[in-house]
Amino acid sequence: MDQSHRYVDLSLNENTLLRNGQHILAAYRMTPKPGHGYIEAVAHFAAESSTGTNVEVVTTDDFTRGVDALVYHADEATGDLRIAYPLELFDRNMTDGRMMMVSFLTLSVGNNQGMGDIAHAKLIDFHVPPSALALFDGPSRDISDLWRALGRPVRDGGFIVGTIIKPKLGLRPEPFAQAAYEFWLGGDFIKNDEPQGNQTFAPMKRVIPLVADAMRRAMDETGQPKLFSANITADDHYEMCARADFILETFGADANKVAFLVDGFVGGPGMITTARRQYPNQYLHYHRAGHGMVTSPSSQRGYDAYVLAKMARLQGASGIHVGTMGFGKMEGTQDDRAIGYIIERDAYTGPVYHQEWHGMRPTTPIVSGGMNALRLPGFFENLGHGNVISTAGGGSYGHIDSPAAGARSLRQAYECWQAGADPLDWALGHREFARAFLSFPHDADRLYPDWRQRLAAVL
Ligand code: CAP
Ligand code: MG
Repeated sequence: MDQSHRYVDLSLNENTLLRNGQHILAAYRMTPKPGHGYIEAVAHFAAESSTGTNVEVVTTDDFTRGVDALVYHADEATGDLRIAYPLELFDRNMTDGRMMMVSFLTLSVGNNQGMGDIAHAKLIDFHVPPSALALFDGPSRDISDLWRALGRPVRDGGFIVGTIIKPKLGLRPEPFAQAAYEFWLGGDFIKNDEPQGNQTFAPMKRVIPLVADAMRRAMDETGQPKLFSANITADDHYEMCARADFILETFGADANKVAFLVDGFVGGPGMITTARRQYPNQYLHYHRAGHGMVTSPSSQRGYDAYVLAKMARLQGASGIHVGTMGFGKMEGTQDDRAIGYIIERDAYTGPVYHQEWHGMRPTTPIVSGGMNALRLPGFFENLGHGNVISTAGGGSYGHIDSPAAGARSLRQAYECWQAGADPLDWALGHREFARAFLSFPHDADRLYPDWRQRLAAVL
């Protein structure tokens, strides 16, 4: 059925829609299935994403038609499909009138992700007008709070050297805490790995006290503050809160050095909002494990990693993993800088829309996935700054000298980039950085082919 008379209005002007601020605009790459007319398909796409279905219903009235999502741009050759969603469509909290991410998702990438006449559609950007921005929580804590806890300047406080307790699973409480202690002797920040929680071989009630003690001993020994990002992910809201409450009570006076980690992609918006609203004093660390099922360039459905990061900031993530921009082990390219820029800046022009954040706190780019000291200089050069958290698991616990040496090698890599130095020259005067070449020889051979000759004197 052709519903284009109702759901398509190509006379609408995008700049006028942006200026009026009464819609969330969404840009997709969409391809209809063969045998379906293009304009009919885009109209049906908008119908199913807002007020309609596959047939007209007699209960529709003029008000209904007034809140239809409208296709305002459609290019069959490029698949560029843009839809204006009236703000009235979005669900609002009964408790405080604010907007909710689940409603944006269920409309923008809900039914339209499995329709019989659509081959695939992927959300690649969206624009939120000021009136809607004001209705999302946004972050309550950001990297400035971590720099403050670390005793650094709260602006441009610089690189936060982090790791993930590895192995990913399989450490019992004592070796787990020992691994944390050994890294903290050189590094700033430790996170649980995304699946680490309350496994029977490492119950939180035993692990967390040992980790808190390890952090205190490392702070005493180094004279430097340390940070821990504790995983509170759980299906049940009350379980999440029980974990969070236990962690805060256990860390006690050091609770300001504790972030909460939430596996936000697999957990969903509710889990992020539980952490954001129940524990607004804690830095909210959004781990995105699983995102690749929709964000991967190999996926033609769902939404891009850029969109995921933007949604995370709206929801109140203090930091979110942004990938390694082609320098680590996960999928990505150097252009993924945009994923960092859209969440850390107060304004940025993405693939389709320019977004002003109107003072919403920034979300920290968290860089993780196969990173080590050898890969970091190129990463920082590409991103253009070091005001990020990097969590290098293998890059710390794989250093041949110690986890602390691994941490120091990561910091030395940052200092090398800051100095604009040649990494091999830098390695001559920085032992842990030099020993990273021996620790990760495959990377060394690939990135610095003449490293063996150049570093022979120090290795
Ligand atoms: C990295 C990591 C991260 C993923 C996350 C892992 O460990 O802890 O969870 O990289 O990917 O489990 O693989 P390594 P992303 O440092 O040892 O590689 O940040 O892209 O979401
Ligand atoms: Mg992990």
